[in-house]
Amino acid sequence: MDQAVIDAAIKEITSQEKAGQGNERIKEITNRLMSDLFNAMADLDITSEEMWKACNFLTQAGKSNEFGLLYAGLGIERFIDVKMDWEDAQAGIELKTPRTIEGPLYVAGAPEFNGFAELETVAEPDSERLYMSGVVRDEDGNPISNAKVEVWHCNLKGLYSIFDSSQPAYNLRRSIITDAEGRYEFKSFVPVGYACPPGGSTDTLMSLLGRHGARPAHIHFFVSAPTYRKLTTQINIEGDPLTFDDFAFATRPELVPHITRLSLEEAKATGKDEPYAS
Ligand code: MBD
Ligand code: FE
Repeated sequence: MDQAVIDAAIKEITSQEKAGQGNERIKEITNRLMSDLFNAMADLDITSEEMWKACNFLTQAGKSNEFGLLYAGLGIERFIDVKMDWEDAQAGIELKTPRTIEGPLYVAGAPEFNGFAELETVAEPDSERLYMSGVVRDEDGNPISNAKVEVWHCNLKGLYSIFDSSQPAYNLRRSIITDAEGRYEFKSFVPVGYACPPGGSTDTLMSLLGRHGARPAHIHFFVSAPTYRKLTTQINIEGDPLTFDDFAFATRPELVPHITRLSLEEAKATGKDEPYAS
């Protein structure tokens, strides 16, 4: 198609907009996206059948609440990180702990604890006990007390509480407030990876792209404190075969900490082998 014809079509669909009405930002973004779409439809000769398939696909993805998964799988969240990393680099900012994506499964309002939290509302049977601790520091390496470390991960079925009604609300979701030395610690278990619902919209699209819809085992974090910018990040569980094959593109090599595995004897010596209590 002639570019002039495409441009005239774009002009036609914007012609009904009344100056000074509506929202300028929404107008700008919508019109740009439609312009890019029309150009793609022309360049790739996209048929009416293909467009209706896309329409029905999106309808179904919405019905099954999979837009968040598509957002991750199509790399949109990753691109936002690429953009923020680039902006930080331009400003000479270097994060000591890299950022990575939030994912679609965060829920605000998790129970809050000082210094230490047990993430399990109900004990996960047959799991490998996991302790993680650390210090929240500012850009000069000084500890930040009263920082909030929000942590969430899935159970051994790869499911997240709230989205999975078989778990108590906020199971495996906690907020930990750092102590006077900036320290936080939590007790949980080693989670497993996540897989998009088989046969669902995202899984189907991933297959059509010659991809899979799975994530390696990981734990999510928000780290925030008054007057500081919030960090959104994750860690990966070392040794997961999908560590560098994540459908959501979230793995960063610096975010795969070494896990020290202890025998029961060794664990006993640390005093950290007590059965789950609470
Ligand atoms: C997840 O657990 C997740 O973190 C992302 C990004 C996408 C799907 C499931
Ligand atoms: Fe996740």
